[in-house]
Amino acid sequence: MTDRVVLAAAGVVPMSEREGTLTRRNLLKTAGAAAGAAALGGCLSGDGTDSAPSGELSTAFGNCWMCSHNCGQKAYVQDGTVVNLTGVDGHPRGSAGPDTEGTLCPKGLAQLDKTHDPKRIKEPHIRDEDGTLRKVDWETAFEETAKRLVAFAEENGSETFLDATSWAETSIFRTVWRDLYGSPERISRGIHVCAGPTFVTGGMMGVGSNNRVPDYQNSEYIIAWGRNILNSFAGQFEAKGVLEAIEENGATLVTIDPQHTITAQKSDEWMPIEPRTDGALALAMANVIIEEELYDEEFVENHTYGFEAYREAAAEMPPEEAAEITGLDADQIRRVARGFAEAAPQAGISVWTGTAQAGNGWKATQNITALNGLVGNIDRPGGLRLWKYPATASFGQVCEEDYTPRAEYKEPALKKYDEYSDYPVRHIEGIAHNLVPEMVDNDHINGIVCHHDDPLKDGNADAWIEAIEAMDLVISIDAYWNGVSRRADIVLPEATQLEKDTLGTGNWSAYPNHKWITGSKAAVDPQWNTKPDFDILTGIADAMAERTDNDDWTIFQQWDSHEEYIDDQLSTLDLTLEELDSGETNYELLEEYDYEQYGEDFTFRFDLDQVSSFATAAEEAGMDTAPEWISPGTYGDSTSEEYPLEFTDVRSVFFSHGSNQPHERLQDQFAKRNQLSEEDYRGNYLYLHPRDAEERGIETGDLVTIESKSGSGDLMAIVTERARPGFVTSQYGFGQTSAITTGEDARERSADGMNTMTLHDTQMDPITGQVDRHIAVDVTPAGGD
Ligand SMILES: Nc1nc2c(c(=O)[nH]1)N[C@H]1C(S)=C(S)[C@@H](COP(=O)(O)OP(=O)(O)OC[C@H]3O[C@@H](n4cnc5c(=O)[nH]c(N)nc54)[C@H](O)[C@@H]3O)O[C@H]1N2
Ligand SMILES: Nc1nc2c(c(=O)[nH]1)N[C@H]1C(S)=C(S)[C@@H](COP(=O)(O)OP(=O)(O)OC[C@H]3O[C@@H](n4cnc5c(=O)[nH]c(N)nc54)[C@H](O)[C@@H]3O)O[C@H]1N2
Ligand code: SF4
Ligand SMILES: [Mo]
Repeated sequence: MTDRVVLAAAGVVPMSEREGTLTRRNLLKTAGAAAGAAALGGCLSGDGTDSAPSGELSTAFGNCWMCSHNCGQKAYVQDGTVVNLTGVDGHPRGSAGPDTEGTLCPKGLAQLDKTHDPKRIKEPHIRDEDGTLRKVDWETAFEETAKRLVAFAEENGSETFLDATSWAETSIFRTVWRDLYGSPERISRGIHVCAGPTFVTGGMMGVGSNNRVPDYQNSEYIIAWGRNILNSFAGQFEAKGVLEAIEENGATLVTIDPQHTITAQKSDEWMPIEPRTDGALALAMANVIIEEELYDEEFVENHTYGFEAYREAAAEMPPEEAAEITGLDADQIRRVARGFAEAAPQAGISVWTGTAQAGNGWKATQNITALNGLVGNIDRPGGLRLWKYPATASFGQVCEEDYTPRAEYKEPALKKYDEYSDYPVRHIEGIAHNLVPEMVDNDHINGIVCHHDDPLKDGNADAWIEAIEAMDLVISIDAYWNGVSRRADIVLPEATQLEKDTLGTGNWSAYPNHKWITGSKAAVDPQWNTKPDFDILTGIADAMAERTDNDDWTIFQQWDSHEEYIDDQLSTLDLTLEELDSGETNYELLEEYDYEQYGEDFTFRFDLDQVSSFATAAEEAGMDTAPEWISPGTYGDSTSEEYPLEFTDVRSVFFSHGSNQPHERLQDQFAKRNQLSEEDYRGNYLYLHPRDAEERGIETGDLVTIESKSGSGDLMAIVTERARPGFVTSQYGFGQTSAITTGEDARERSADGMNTMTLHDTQMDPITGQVDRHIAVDVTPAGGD
């Protein structure tokens, strides 16, 4: 096996191999080099001309929003053009803590490309009755939006309008679509398409979604469970925290992942688990820890509920049985269980998407999260930290105008209508991504606003495309011509992150004992004829006020600018955006908080029988309320003779979901990293093991067809031993519906690569409705039989 294949398969950050050690210095050097590369990237000014900027160089702050984690940015601006981007030293999300260098990951650096990308949507557009999409000015765009929203409410009812607002999840958006327009239907990125089981089980078990990121820096034993931290947060706070723990505490790093990822390569233990069998491994670890009395009896006794049921489930899963199920070695299971329990409470597990995006992801996450309660690492240094946010003022607190929330008593359709009685998710969530097409068929959803959101890449893609086409009103507030904006009735081009004021309130960071806040004013003006989201939303509200004569729509007029609204939010902290944005850095460390602040009454729940919504959903789904082993395929796909391979999609270090694929510099870097830049192909790659490739006569660089029972597509193959036999992966966010555009007219699309979710239909976690992305497939040479 060659290095190139190894690196390609892992989508690796170009760090030096840790023959044992990867140093933070290397990681920072890598990020620095990437910054230089970004500076060489496209420097087009907002009017589309490409003259080199020559004026005075100034700096401005930003908060990276490429993956919504707010890493601090310093933008170097010349003639209104961002010419370079770096991190902010000491930033809670972009550094390793006080006095350390701030950096940006490769996709964060790409915010520079995005700001001046000529492929962006440059003008508002409205679709005429004859079907043509025509450019309009903002006044017309707002008036038309209001007109069509009013007509839609009259014809269909505003409750059939779906709010698909993604990253930009500020209270203003919810106020507009839920409170003022009156729609109870909303897809939340976090729960429905990112990692529902992680967010929701954590909440029900008593730790919130803090099971995602432990207190790395103080840890002695870290488990990256279905997480590729050194890739998904390359060079940023999580990666730095892990590396610091290794360097300074001699921490052990364990990665549990079917693929030999960059994180696995840097780990002391790699557990190459059979996909979707994590629930069995977690129970077997509990089996060892309980049997060998390595658990925290005092914590279990005083702060947990449901231990007996947990003990019984664990007793049924000895390591030997788990070894059969997971394909792992029983000795390794014992070793890791002991290592974790012995290091506890300075032992932390991180779970997020890898185990959650599966039909049995709920139980996997419940069983994994339970291990924290067992060893009593809750809110102890190095363990599962109960991270806290600073208390900024909510919309309700700062809004001085009265209004009547219109969706307050409206039940979402999933809960209201019998058609959905087969879906247990209705007891927990009002909606599920995969079910939207069915709801459109049933006339329960007739319109949508997609804001910084591309539902066509998230799951059940073919049905979603049809659903978007069938809807009476599609509003796209987006920066790119993606599958939704190309099909929309109203296209409102949003200014991207460096062109607008931002406020970030964070929890987990490089400061385990501080609440913190970060903010920045726009580094450059909105490019072309675009507007920041705040101005778009308030523009729609003003137009609605005029058209409907309903004063509720005037409530935003109390703020003259987004900055004023941000200042009101900051009033509880006695801060202003100006104060955050001026000075050496753009963050403030706020109140310090200690460990173990949960109080005597704190209860960690192993068994969730007391959570009535879950108990009802679980019963309907045929699931227990306590930890248990649920095998793959119980909910979701099983491989078969026809579809003998298991597929799931993964991230590339260069791309944030479906957001920045249009950037040619990144497309080239991505192809280069995969050693295939000579090919005339800039799509996603399919990684498969030599055994599976040989059986099918496939070699690296071949175009192949991947097919499931629901759909198929073509993409380029990479044969690698880093892939697990029988398990094939590819990056998502590419293909026909993506924002990749070519040609003169940015609305054209590239043919390279595929939308991996055309392979998918409705499989999901029955409890949260999280898309289950493990799909039974076969792969054949493209154009073959
Ligand atoms: N470059 C890049 N970085 C990102 C993002 C991005 O789009 N691009 N998105 C950001 C967002 S929103 C999120 S939520 C985070 C997510 O960050 P992570 O949770 O770290 O996500 P991934 O890097 O996708 O790692 C998931 C891993 O799970 C593995 N996996 C798949 N199936 C299974 C299984 O059944 N069991 C186990 N144990 N492992 C499995 C995959 O092989 C993969 O390596 O990343 C953030 N960072
Ligand atoms: N197949 C598959 N799908 C997934 C995942 C997966 O693993 N596999 N992971 C899921 C996860 S973890 C998450 S969190 C979600 C996130 O998914 P989304 O919330 O949909 O985020 P993106 O795909 O990054 O962005 C969607 C669209 O935003 C547009 N856009 C880019 N920049 C801007 C901007 O500045 N302003 C506006 N208004 N629009 C902009 C682009 O056109 C892009 O198509 O994706 C999920 N989808
Ligand atoms: S991790 Fe990377 S993409 Fe995400 S906010 Fe930080 S710099 Fe931006
Ligand atoms: Mo996510």
